[in-house]
Amino acid sequence: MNIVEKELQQKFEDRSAKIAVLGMGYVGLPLAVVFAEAGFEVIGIDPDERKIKSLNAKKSYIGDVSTETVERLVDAGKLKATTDFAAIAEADGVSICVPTPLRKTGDPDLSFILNATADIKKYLHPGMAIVLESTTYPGTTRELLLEELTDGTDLEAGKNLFLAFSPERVDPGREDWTTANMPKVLGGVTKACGDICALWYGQALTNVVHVSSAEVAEMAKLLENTFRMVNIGLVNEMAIMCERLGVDVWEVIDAAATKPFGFMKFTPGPGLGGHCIPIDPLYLSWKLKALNYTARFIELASEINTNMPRYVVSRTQDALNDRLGKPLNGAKVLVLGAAYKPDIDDLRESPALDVIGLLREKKAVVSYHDPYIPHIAHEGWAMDSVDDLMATVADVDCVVIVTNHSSYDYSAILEQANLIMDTRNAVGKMDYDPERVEIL
Ligand code: SAJ
Repeated sequence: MNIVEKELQQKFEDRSAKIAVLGMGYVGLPLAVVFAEAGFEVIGIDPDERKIKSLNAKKSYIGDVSTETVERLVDAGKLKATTDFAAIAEADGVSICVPTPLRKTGDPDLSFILNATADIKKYLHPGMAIVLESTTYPGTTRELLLEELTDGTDLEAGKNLFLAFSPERVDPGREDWTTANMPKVLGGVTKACGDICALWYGQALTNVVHVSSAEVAEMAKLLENTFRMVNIGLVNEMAIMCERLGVDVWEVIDAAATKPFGFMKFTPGPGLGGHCIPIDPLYLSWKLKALNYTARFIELASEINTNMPRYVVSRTQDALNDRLGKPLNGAKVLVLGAAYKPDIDDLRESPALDVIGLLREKKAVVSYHDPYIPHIAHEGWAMDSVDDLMATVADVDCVVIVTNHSSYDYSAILEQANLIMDTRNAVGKMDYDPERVEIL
């Protein structure tokens, strides 16, 4: 072990190392807090002034981090925040927690990672450890970050620069598994990189799963989320097949789920929302395409999941036609629930957006309600959540349950609605008139 590595190791061991976290969102802020709670001095860096102002005013803006925690850590001098990337110059450890979305073309948008890397390069010094947390394709850490950071310098990974990948596993709102106690996979671009970054993270996180390379860590995250995406695609296709067969897919799934081993329950729905599951697997299929390989499971599951909003609208059209003798054109339709999953206010990639767009295309008179989302503006249309939910339920021709928030009174909705298209089996286990309820 050379002197640079020894000194850095010592700083992590005695927690005198200074930590910078780039990107103070739902991943970065909780991570910054966990490092600060462990005794490190942490500086959160983000271009969004509102976030930085809030933190320096000792206020949290992330549900998983209390304002009291921020206040305590800021008062203790353990947590600071700035928009100035020059603060990286003082850091011994840098965690990159920036978004990795898709472009409109469906290709990965690596601009946030590339910008963060360029910012780090400006202030890079020997003896720095850098961990990328943003979900990305296998090879990003080595091919993009290592190349960019060492190009034109005398820095060498594992000697005076220590680079690793450790995928975030934040599930906003979850209290049982948090940033502090979540098993955290981490792999370095060299063994020494992995060792020193695992030491650093192990000072703050209870369970660092140290794997042999950055690529293994990158791929593990993609397997986790591809596993979900493919299995959700499977049950969505089961729903389509069961409808053709006249079999209740929800009862089928519940029956299969009685198997005490070798089965994991997933449920059909109106599509795949969120900022992880519909997106992360496409980073993998995109990378494999560049290697002349087609990731067929991912492409097929993505096709099925992406088509679910259209399938829901077609089932709604048939229900209006068969049950009420009404065309979708001109029918009043209320979309109930817009967030991408129940009991949260996150609209990202929500299938509700596609369902509303398709209903509008078919000239239905569309309204929506969501207790967490007062207003939606999307692809040229904008709407407010209806004020009087039950009056609207009674007034419209059909209620499409897209997101089954637990706050809804489903008995009252069953009573008042003329027709319900239930995409979440929200009312399936209640007493309902099969003439007025269609379940996915
Ligand atoms: N969905 C279904 N059927 C299912 C499960 C989900 O249609 O059986 C839909 C949801 O409605 C949503 C989308 O898929 O639109 C994604 O749902 P999700 O439960 O996977 O929730 P996410 O996107 O919040 O996933 C996160 C992930 N966490 C991280 O990436 C760190 C995921 O790995 C977690 O397993 C998941 O939370 C969780 O378990 O809550």
